[in-house]
Amino acid sequence: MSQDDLFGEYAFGTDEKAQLDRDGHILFPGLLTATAQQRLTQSLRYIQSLRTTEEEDHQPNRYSAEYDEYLQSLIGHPQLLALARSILGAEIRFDHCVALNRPGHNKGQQWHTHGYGEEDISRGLGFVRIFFYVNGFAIGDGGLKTVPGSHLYKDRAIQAATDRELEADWMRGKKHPLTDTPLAIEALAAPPGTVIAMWTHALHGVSPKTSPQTRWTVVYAYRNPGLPSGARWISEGFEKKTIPGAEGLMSLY
Ligand SMILES: O=C(O)CCC(=O)C(=O)O
Ligand SMILES: [Fe+2]
Repeated sequence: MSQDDLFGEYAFGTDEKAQLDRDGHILFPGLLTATAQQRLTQSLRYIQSLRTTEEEDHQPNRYSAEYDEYLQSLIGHPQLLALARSILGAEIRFDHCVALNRPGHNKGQQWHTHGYGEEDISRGLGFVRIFFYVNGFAIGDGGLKTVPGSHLYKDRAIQAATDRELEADWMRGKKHPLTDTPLAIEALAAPPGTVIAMWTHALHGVSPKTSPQTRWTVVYAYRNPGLPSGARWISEGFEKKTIPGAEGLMSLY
């Protein structure tokens, strides 16, 4: 293993792809190498130090790779691109790199979905978010929650304030389109170094932080080119920058 490795060994074959397509997400526990975890923590601490407000759209948070060289270098990292391509196929673009650090008092995030152009299946477009949960999370402590199968509804506007509200409202009576079982909330647990890949329409929320430690997290998003993209936070100058490994991946189309 080289110092520059991002991931350890993992399998992403037809079974894992089928799991991602069935559930809407797939978790790779402890996939980030020890060195990558250290470097990511350092970079994310730096991004956090630039914060002057708790607003999600604070610039260093949304444009994280533009503020830190290591985060920038990962956009074109061969192991990250290989994972993105094994999900999306060869023709991809970088979409965004957003820090998702959550300090001890963080309120978490309500249930929501995102969308790109997958509703129109004739276009064959995909959009995947690859989360690095650098120091992981425990269930109910800044932990990611999902509803397996929800992505298959391709609804980019689902919202709910609480689990109960979600179950009583959008989820009510709905079944998993592939397995025909009732939709259910799944609270995930992630040991340090966990990577989670998630299709863009997967319904997800984050529980409030209960422990005082900051959760260090960053997400890298890639997509098939073809449509404008709402969350594409890339400044004009950054789009023109030559990032080794990311040549041709920075443009919209
Ligand atoms: O903080 C998280 O774990 C996920 C945040 C989120 O909803 C997102 O990045 O889309
Ligand atoms: Fe989200």
